[in-house]
Amino acid sequence: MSLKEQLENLRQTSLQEIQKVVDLDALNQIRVEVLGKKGPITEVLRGMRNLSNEERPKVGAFANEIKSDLAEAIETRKAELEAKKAAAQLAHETLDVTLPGQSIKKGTPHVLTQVIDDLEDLFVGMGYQVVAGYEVEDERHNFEMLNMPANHPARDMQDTFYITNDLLMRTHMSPNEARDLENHDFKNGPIKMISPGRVYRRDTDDATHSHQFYQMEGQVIDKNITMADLKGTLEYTIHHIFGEDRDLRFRPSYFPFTEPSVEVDISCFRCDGKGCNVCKQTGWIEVLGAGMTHPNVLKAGGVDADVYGGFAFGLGIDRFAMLKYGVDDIRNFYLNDVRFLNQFTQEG
Ligand code: FA5
Repeated sequence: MSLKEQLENLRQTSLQEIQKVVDLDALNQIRVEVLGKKGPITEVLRGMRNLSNEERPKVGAFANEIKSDLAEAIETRKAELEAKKAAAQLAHETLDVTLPGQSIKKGTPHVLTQVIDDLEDLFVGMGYQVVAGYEVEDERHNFEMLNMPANHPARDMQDTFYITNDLLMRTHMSPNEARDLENHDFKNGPIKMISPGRVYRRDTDDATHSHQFYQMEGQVIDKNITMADLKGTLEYTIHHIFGEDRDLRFRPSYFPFTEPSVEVDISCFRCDGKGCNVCKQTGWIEVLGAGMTHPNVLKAGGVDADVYGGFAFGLGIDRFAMLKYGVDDIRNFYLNDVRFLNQFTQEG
């Protein structure tokens, strides 16, 4: 076979291979094999030294023509394969924006936090400020400034966890009243504050008592505040949380820091007032203590008790949550059992 025929054969077989190849790596392999220095064209051209002077340039030109034909065929095929690959990738990555999304399970605030948030919204809407305090308190703010000097029997009403002689885990949120009185300047207007937080007592745990629970304190101090303001505020709050139909009663009571003092009870959610083990057969559950701020408390806070007066209340957040949602054991709030907590998942 002449050199020319060999070259023509090479062109035909290489073109067929180039057309058949389906991936870019294999195509590159063909390029190296066919056009490379060790490839068949170079091999055929080596035989050119045996040709006559007249034929050599012709065969050389023919060989170059074949080389550029094959190079072109390889480039064309490469462009085709690249386009195919890009199309396949695009098809694979196509996003159907009409498909429904995967819903992500979100966490939800603890049910006690939900009750606190609800109360904060209500009171902020009435112009109250939310005040924070200290879980570790000193005796002065927890007792003394609240008209409970050392050895006052009322200290026994709230069995206390002491840290040192002077420091303790706060037993109620009322110390924040004392702190607010101390720091307030009436030039800036009256005191209207609430203060939700965690408190600690050496109470024995049962269905309605916990040794750590949540309270929210509220205090209003201004000129001409009366018991009617207190009653209206508490009725409004309780009806907001429990609905207009819930029965409530104000019962005379005693707190050293208020005079007169009341406790507020709500009809039992379990027995509707008939008497059961949740309400200890009384039909009522106590949810808050309140009263008109004692002049000694105002004086201890540096406030002129002849000019200013007001009311204060302290409500049990846990008891509110129990009554609102029909939870019959306060300990459920602290067990972190997700089956219990999931019942209070908020939408949205
Ligand atoms: C007080 O703690 C007063 N500081 C409240 C107060 C503030 C009165 C301002 C007057 C003026 P008491 O000890 O009654 O009061 O507690 C208030 C509320 O906390 C109770 O009505 C009850 O709802 C809740 N509470 C009391 N002890 C517990 C307990 N061991 N577990 C759960 N909730 C409790």
